[in-house]
Amino acid sequence: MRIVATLLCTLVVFSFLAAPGMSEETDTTATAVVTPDAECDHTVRIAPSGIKFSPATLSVNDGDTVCWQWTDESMAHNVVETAAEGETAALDGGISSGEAKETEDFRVTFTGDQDFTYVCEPHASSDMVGIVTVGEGDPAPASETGSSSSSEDAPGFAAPMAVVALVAAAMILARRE
Ligand SMILES: [Cu+2]
Repeated sequence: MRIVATLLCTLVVFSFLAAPGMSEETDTTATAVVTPDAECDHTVRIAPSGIKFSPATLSVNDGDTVCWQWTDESMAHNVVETAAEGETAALDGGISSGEAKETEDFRVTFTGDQDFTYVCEPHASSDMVGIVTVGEGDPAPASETGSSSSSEDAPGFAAPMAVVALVAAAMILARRE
């Protein structure tokens, strides 16, 4: 009986190790927050043409603040988040500097790897867009779905296997004694 008890303990430990909560995946949520008082790590201005962001492509570190700043421009501009690169429609619930202005100081702090794509709404048809890549950028969609489905499958398969192994071992040991 002592051996069976030991095996039962082993099974309990095994099921804890196989539990989905023990997955090593770190699921950090990427955020972009408007922070009017933050210090600027990077500044995006209006290009001399007056109708492009400069720089339009920017790579920053996790936790950096990007400031969109211009003063007395001939035309009014804004910064509005879009769903993805190449799109010029505003993202529902996305970040926005509000109405287009000739003078602007808009600051956003980024936490977590992500691609922040944005457009200047009055000049969307002129392709006045930009992208801020934070850290490694957006994770690849393929690895996202692949890892989540495999981590769900593993525990459901491992637990019955452990029970079968336990029963088999107990039967062999019972015959010997
Ligand atoms: Cu503009």
